[in-house]
Amino acid sequence: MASKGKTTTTTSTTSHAPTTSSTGLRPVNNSVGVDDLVMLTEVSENSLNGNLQKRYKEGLIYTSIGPVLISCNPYKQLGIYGKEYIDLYKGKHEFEIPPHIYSVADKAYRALKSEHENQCIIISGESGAGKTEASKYIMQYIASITGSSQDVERVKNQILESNPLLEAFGNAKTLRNNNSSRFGKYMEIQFNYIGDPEGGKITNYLLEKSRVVKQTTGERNFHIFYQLLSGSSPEERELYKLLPIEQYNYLNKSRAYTADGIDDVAGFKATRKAMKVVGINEDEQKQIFKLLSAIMLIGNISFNPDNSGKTPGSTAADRQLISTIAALMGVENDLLEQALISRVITTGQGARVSSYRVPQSVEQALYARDAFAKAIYSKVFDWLVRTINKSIEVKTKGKVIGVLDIYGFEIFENNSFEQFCINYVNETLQQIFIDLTLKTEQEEYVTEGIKWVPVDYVNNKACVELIEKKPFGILALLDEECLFPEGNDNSLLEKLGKHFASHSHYSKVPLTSKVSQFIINHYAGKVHYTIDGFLDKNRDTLFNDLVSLATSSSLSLLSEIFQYQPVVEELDPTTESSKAYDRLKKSGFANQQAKNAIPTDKKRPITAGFQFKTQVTALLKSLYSCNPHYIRCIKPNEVKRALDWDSDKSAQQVKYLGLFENLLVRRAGFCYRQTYAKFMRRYYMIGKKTWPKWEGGDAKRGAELLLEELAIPAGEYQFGVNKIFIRNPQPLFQMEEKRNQRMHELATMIQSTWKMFK
Ligand code: AOV
Ligand code: MG
Repeated sequence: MASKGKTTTTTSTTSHAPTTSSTGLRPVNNSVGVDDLVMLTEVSENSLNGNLQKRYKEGLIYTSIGPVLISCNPYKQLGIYGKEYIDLYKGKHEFEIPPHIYSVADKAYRALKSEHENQCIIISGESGAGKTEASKYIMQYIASITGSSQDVERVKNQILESNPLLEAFGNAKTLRNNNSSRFGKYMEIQFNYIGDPEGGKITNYLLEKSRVVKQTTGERNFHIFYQLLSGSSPEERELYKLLPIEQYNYLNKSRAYTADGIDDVAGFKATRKAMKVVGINEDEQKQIFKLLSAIMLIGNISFNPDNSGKTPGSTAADRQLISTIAALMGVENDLLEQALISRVITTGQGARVSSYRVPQSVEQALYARDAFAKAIYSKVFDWLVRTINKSIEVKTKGKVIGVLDIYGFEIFENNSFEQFCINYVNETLQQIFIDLTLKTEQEEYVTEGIKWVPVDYVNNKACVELIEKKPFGILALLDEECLFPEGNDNSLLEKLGKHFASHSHYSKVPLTSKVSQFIINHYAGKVHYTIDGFLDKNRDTLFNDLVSLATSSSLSLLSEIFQYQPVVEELDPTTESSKAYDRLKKSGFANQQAKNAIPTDKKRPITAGFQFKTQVTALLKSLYSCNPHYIRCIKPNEVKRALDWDSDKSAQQVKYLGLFENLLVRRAGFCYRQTYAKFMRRYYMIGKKTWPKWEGGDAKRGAELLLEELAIPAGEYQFGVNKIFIRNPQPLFQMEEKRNQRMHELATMIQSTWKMFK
């Protein structure tokens, strides 16, 4: 929720109490079903689903498939995130302890420190499945287990406080989720050499800005508007010229002013506190609130037709309203009206340039009005992200943990360009999952020469290509249609129908139906997209008149955000670690320059779809260059009811997330694999023949000697070309325990030697 951000420490009877056995290993009372699906006695989709359900009913929302964590939304505070849980999971290996989000966070953190490699945690699942909550718990965990010097505390605080701030501006109540993320977020935390956070960076993806001017019935605008209206003092109401909520056209059409579980007054307090923490001063805050108020009032501007000239024009119906808005925005009344009701058109070249003013019809003026409101809002949002980034910026490059929390796959009754973009990025994430978990894992067995049975899986590559392939993917055709002056939604629909007549992921909708739609068969289900508005939203036109008006504002914030030019950052694959480079190369991103994606043809305007695709490509590149961890979120019922398991709905998600195939691949395989060198670096100290020193060279031979000495049954491991594969975790427990003992002995030895010399 917008105002939530703290862990709860209430204990619940259904939660698994964090008791460890005397060996310090796996807790004994976590006996409902199996906590790693790899241990299922019967391997079938039914038993997988049954196991998840059984655990969920007992409040055990986490289950793993090897390294992949499945998280089922409990819709209830379970009391499993308090300090005692953080202490329990700190520094523990996942095979020592029941699955938990903290275990994933800890594993990523340990890997960052021991392997010196960038890590990313990819959280996926449909809308309302629990991704955003998961990402917050990860951040909190990392903040709790790391150092507490003043600088580190400041950075941690800023990172944590960025959450309520961006949620206030970027989340909203939808029919699927009362706190639905309407933007994508990739948060990277950078660590210094001792493993403490020293800064970070947020990358945001396409905000659903159409929500500013219109929402489906039952949904709300972004939280911040309700926060401002319900949390402001009487003086502030006067200062910002706030009206009663029912009087705003941008808020009163969807018939939802409140959202269950969301406290707008408390939210506003949290937002202000967060602003302060990330360094947004009082004056900037005021400017932001003035702009928010102006945006809401802009929605109330109406126009009268003016037929006095040659072309049909318009005038603003309420001059007083215009002057209130102009005052809030720090611009001239007349200029504001002019910019809405007319457009300056420039023709000719060089000395022959001439420009003239063209009146706009009422319809065109309304369009310009909405475009302006959306532009101001989304630019304020981008400014917030930049400001947070400035506060947590580090000049030096270090290793990072990235946490990806985007808008989940969604199907509504009416799906438009926004859902198309949202579902497209989810489709690409599914592709990464398949690529790295199913495909790569199987390929590794082949390259390492390990015996196993191949597993078939549904690959969604064709669907990703349908959307993004050049020159004839949907996005490319959409851009092309936007270039034709006479191009329109229906001409696009016709083209799509022709191009993809025989595509397995595309279907036409018979023209006899009332709305013009096309269907994409996504990995997570068939979605009917209504074509209306696709071209318009993709062109995303904002006339220059409005841009120059805004840049002329005496409000420094407004003029700044309209002058800002985004910089496209590049990831240089050659500076990545060899493992990362390998993944990049396999993914095909290594030799592809992001620059190629920018149209060289200057005349071609940068469309919303194009920008989004460029961002998604950059995101995939970042993800492929990290060591990935996965959290797969499941939404167990449609009605947000606590611990209620809708078998059909859940089974469907298990299916499309590919969890069963994931299990099969994992079962065919081994719970542990590591290069011989790294394996020896960790365990050489527990073998008689390998201690005190295992002279490099043949690490494989060392591993052979070790396993022989530990009398591990032959079926439990296989020697690959470069790596050792261990089937079950038990031998690892044994080795870890021996290692701990050994470390303890060594420490005692060093201490007593030290005393002798003192
Ligand atoms: P989402 O991020 O996956 O949806 P959220 O993380 O916002 O979903 O979760 C939706 C709601 O489910 C939250 O507001 C909580 O009420 C509840 N919830 C989720 N996870 C937990 C948990 N671990 N414990 C208790 N309650 C939880 V979207 O952003 O719509 O794709 O786009
Ligand atoms: Mg979310």
